[in-house]
Amino acid sequence: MAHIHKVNGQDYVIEIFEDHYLQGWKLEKELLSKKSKFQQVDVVKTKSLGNMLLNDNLVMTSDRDEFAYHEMMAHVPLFTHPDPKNVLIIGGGDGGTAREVLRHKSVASCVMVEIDEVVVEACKEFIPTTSNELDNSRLELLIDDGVKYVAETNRKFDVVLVDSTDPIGPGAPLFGEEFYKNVKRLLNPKGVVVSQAESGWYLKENQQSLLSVLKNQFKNIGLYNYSNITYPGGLWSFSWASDELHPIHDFNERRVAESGLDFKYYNSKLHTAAFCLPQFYYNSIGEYINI
Ligand code: AG3
Repeated sequence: MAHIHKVNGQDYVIEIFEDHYLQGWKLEKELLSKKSKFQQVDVVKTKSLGNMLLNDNLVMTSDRDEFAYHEMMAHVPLFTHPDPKNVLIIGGGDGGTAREVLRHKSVASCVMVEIDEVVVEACKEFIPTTSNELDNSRLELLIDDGVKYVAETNRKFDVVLVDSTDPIGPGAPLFGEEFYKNVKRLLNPKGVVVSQAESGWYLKENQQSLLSVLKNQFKNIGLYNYSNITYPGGLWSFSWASDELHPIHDFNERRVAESGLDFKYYNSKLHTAAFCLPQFYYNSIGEYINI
């Protein structure tokens, strides 16, 4: 069951984050509530944000603002890499990241490894906004453990996207050293890994530990921000890690215009601007990043 809280006789679906912060949205209808092998999975219809997916009562995505996360996760690396052909997504069961990746014509194959089939099925049924490309023939969807996949596969990738939950439950190992050693092994020399990197307001320790893990494996390390309305604090981040490519110096904004793609959040100005961080970020993570 999702956490539902009554205020003034009205039902709100709520997220309680790290035991100190509560946010909520007016509930119209509970659409699905299922306990999977890995987590509690809920889909609800809200008054202001459309359908919303929650894993273990934490908001993962909503119809209204999913584009911000998915465009920024996919297009920053895919427009920096000169010719991204093979992409790996770890997690991302709602399908939003895959949808954006597949808009790039250069991408011949996208492998997505999601541990929880219940999430995929829930989104296919109730969140078509994000899941509508999950049957694309260039997508290979594996229901499997991403940690195990990166340890065992011999395939090579140009871009790896780690579209995870918070570092609790099934998402926890996706923030660790072992995982990134393997990601490094399966990246081509011009490869990039971009990961969901939490909130600089609320979770700076998580950012510090993720970036220090990345710094042990890769040469170019950065963090970029974007804003959405569903995650605690509103300002959220992605990490960048690569050996050869630099997300600003190797970014050719002509490629964005020539792609003919239109966006709701991403654009070529924001691509570089997103790496400029508020000073409190530099104070907290400055020692780990060099972009
Ligand atoms: N991944 C979840 C990001 C973290 C959200 N945290 C929270 N609500 N406490 C999103 C998956 C989108 N494809």
